[in-house]
Amino acid sequence: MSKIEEIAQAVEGGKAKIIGGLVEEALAEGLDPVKILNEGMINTMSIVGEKFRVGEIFVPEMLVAARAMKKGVEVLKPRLAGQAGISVGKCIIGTVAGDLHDIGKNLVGMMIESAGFEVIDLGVDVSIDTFIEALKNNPDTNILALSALLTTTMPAMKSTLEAVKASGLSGFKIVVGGAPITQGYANEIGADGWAPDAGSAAVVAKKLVSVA
Ligand code: B1M
Repeated sequence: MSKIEEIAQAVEGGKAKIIGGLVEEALAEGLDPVKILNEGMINTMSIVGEKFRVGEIFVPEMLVAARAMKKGVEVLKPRLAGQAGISVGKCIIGTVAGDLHDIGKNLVGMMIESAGFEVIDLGVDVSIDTFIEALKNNPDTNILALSALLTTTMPAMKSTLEAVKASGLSGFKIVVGGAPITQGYANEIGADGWAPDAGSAAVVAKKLVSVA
């Protein structure tokens, strides 16, 4: 079995205790950190999601898989995040109200950080008031990044965006993303940018700041 397969198996089986060691071994073998992330972890979470969807596994199994992936990402993080250099701006990121999914949001935050932004991560289940408060406390914010993983929390993304716009606060662009979020939905709710994955979220954020 290849190291990537071992990592995938450890994620799926929720083996949080051994995943760090496996990732270290894979890196020591010279495997590309992005390949480890994509093939060993992200693909596996899709399999986990599919098994959940068809009723083969349940929330506890999804949760332990997510914990194992997080442990693995912690080891990968220094290898994925490049040299930040001079700050290109400030980004406030969070998963919208009602939504507890944070793995994708964390990866997005990490990639935006490695693109040179200072990142303030508000966590998950972030209320509209918390987003607005953070923007008020950080008037130099360039990017507000909103993540949602559930079709049922897409309306919370929309209402967050509407409330932020109605607050009169300005000087930043809003980027949205997450599995159910499409470019069409981003346009519909009036976001400035959308990205399908963490890498492109960083590219979009940088582009929006350079044209701001
Ligand atoms: Co949840 N869950 N979950 N879950 N979960 C999904 C999302 C689901 C698709 C599974 C399924 O049914 N197949 C489904 C949603 C269905 C839908 O809405 N259409 C689902 C459900 C139903 C639920 C619950 C309702 C289950 C229940 O309780 N009955 C519940 C809801 C809880 C809540 O949030 N209120 C729930 C709970 C959980 C756990 C807590 C157990 C756990 C989350 C743990 C955690 O995050 N700390 C969990 C998990 C792990 C998943 C799956 C299996 C994996 C998610 C993940 O981490 N993927 C997921 C199935 C799936 O995605 N295939 C599923 C890996 C991650 C790297 O990808 O998050 O998509 P992702 O992020 C990507 C992109 O989306 C994008 O970039 C990231 C990296 O490239 N992206 C952005 C994300 N944010 C972005 C922001 C951007 C730009 C890009 O700009 C700002």
